[in-house]
Amino acid sequence: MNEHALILVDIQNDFLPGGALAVPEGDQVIPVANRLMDDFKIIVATQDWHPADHGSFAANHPGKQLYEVSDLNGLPQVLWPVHCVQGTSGAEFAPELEVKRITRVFRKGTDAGIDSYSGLYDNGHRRSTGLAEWLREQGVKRLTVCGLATDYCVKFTALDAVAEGFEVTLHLPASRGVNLSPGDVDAAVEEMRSKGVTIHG
Ligand code: VGL
Ligand code: ZN
Repeated sequence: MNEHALILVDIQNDFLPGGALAVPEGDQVIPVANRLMDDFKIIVATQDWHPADHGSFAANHPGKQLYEVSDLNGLPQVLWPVHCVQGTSGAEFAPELEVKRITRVFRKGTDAGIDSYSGLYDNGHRRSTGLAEWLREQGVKRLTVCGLATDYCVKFTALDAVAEGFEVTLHLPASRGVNLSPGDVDAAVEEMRSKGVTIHG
């Protein structure tokens, strides 16, 4: 078997315009993702799923500024607005996303002490979410990755997947990035390309 799976990264309310950590044009990925699902039998969604005391939230570090790079248990950590808290509407998938078609959901960022941008591993590569193992059990060799945000969770998901031996394509029309600094998305795309990700423009 040589299955090709679709990975929908973090298409959640808090990453849409009006959300707690809004990605510019984040809502524009939804119709593209819905259409993309027609081409896949195996569709995985990742879901950023933080406890309220998560260490990536600036609000949990009195005196620190939003978006500053701090240290979280030995790893560099951007301090984000409170987002995707377990059980809140912000953590739910976008209502227009056709979630009934999703084969399996993998949640990440559940450990307060470490962030998890990638859908496969936490940022310290200490613990697997089980996604890579599950994909192999399904006979998956190729992945198309898309969603939010291109310069964070999409990038680290794609790079971890390449490192795990999957053949990975980034679907740009179904992805949008944060661009905390101008050029971050372009740099992320270049890094993915240089590390073996095929870029579908
Ligand atoms: C993400 C920042 C914090 C993402 C998640 O989905 O790209 N970015 N948590
Ligand atoms: Zn997060």
